[in-house]
Amino acid sequence: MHKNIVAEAGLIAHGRGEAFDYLLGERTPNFAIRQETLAVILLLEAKKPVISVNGNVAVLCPKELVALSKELGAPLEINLFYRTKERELAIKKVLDDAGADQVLGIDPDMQETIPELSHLRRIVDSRGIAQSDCVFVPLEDGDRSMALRNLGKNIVTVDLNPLSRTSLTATVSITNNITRSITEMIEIAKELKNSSPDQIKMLRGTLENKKLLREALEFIVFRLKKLASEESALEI
Ligand code: PTJ
Repeated sequence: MHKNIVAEAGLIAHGRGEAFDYLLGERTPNFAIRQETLAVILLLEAKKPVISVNGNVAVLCPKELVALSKELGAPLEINLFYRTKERELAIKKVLDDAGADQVLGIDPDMQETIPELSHLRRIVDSRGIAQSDCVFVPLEDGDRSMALRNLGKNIVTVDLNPLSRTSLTATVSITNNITRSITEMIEIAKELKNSSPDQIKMLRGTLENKKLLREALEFIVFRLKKLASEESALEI
C-alpha cells in the first residue's frame, strides 16, 4: 500500500479473503480444481480473453499472472476501482518487472467507457476488456462483474467468499486463494492443450458453475462440523 500498488480498501478486502481461507483450511479443495478447470476451458475457448489486474492481484501473484497470460494468450489489463496515475504506473512496473510483454489499460488514447458504472471504474482499454468476450476478473467488486455480464461477456473470477456478489454473478467462480489458483490454472491450461476437443467437451459436460459453488458451501459446512466434533480441534 505504501508503494501505491494496493488501495487502502484493498487491505480490508485482503483480510476478508484471509478469513474465508481459514474456513477452507488454507489449501485447495477438490471442488476448486474443478472450478479452475471449467474457468480455463472457458478462457481457452474465448476469442478475446483478457485478464483484469487490480492492486491486490498485482501484489499477490505478478509472475503467475504473466505466465497465465502467456499460456492463455490473454493480455493483462490494469483496471482499477481506485484509479490514480501513480497507482497505474506502480502496477505497470510490477507487471513489467514480472516479465509482461504488454500491459493494457493505462494509455489514455486507448480508453473507452462501459455503461452502468460510476466514473473511474468505467474506463476500459479499447484493445482489451472493451472487445473481450471473456474477462478474468479476480478479487473484483460485484458492480463491475454485473456490468460486464450485462454487456454479454463471460466473467471468470477468483473470490474466496462463495457468497460475494461477484461469486454469485460470474459465469464461473473459483472459491480459492488467488495465490494457489493461478499456478493451478497454468498447469490445467497446459494439460487441456494436450487434450482432444472431444475430451474437453466430455469434461465440460461434467462441470457446472452453480453446482460447484454449492459444493464450496457444503465443503465449508462439512469441514467446520468435522472440526467441531474433534476433541483436538481446539488445541494448538
Ligand atoms: O486495486 P483496486 O483500486 O481496483 O481495488 C480493488 C479492491 C480489492 C479494493 C476492490 O476490488 C474491492 O473492494 O473488492 P471487494 O469488494 O472487497 O472484493 C474482493 C473479494 O476478494 C472479497 O470477496 C474477498 O473475500 C476476496 N479475496 C480477498 N483476498 C483474496 C480473495 N479472493 C481470493 N484470493 C485472495 N487472496
